Amino acid sequence: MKKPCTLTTNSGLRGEYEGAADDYTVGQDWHAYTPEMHDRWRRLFARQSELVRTHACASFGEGLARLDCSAGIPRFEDANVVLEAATGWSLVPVPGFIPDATFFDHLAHRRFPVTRWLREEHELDYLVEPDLFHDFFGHVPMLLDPAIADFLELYGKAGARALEMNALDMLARIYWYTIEFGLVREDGGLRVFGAGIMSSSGETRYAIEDREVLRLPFDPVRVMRTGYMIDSFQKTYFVLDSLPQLIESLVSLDFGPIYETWRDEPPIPAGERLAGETPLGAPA
Ligand code: HBI
Ligand code: FE
Repeated sequence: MKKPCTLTTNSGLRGEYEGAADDYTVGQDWHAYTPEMHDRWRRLFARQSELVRTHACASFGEGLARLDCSAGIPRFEDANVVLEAATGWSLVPVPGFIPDATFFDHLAHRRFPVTRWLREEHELDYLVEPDLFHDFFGHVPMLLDPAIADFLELYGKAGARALEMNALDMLARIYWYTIEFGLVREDGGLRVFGAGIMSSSGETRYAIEDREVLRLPFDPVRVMRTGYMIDSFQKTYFVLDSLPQLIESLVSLDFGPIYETWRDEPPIPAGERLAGETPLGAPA
């Protein structure tokens, strides 16, 4: 079986696909983390958890508190005890990005792939690939929310059809604009639930506080048609009225005809507003 290429590394763990199982899982190898890595985790944790109370949705804060991961790099097996009792999810360690079909299959079975290596010291603010801090701190708290837990399983199950229909880009935009960069209205204000935002100190403030950036009400078809930024802050954010709205708006949607209608059209550029769309303002 062909595996993605090994990335250059000095962390010892990063990007090692050799020895991964056919489903790309590896051992976490928790004892291989150095004191420096645990210290880096603590600093990342301290900085981001400071923003949780003021910027994250309630569910994120509650989930994070139940995970008890402030003292150092967490053991996935400990988190799994909490997750399995709450929503039946479990974490599986992976070496990094894994193929789409494999990723979907894990989600369809309520297994969340978590990258086992931690970013280097010079990458504290920014990296393009998922690492342990992004995957664990950003994603795992929301796996404890029943609405997000159910949505992610649905997303995993939708993957095969999107791949068959050549519409992966469209489905992936749903994940991007919700699970990674989603906002939700809470108590009359805007709150973050997306992992890509919550694991970035700059974007957490920007997504909530910036006065100019385009924020649109969540609409599944609009989201599937919208391109996104991979190496800068987003130019469009989509806002849910509530977390359950995510699965409610998708569970009865027939993706096939939507893919057929839009998959060969150029995406709406990030940051572009269509005629008749009313953006949501930043909180006063
Ligand atoms: N692999 N480890 C990892 N993490 C991801 O977020 C991920 C992936 N493989 C594929 C993928 N995401 C996306 O392309 C799908 O959501 C479409
Ligand atoms: Fe992610």
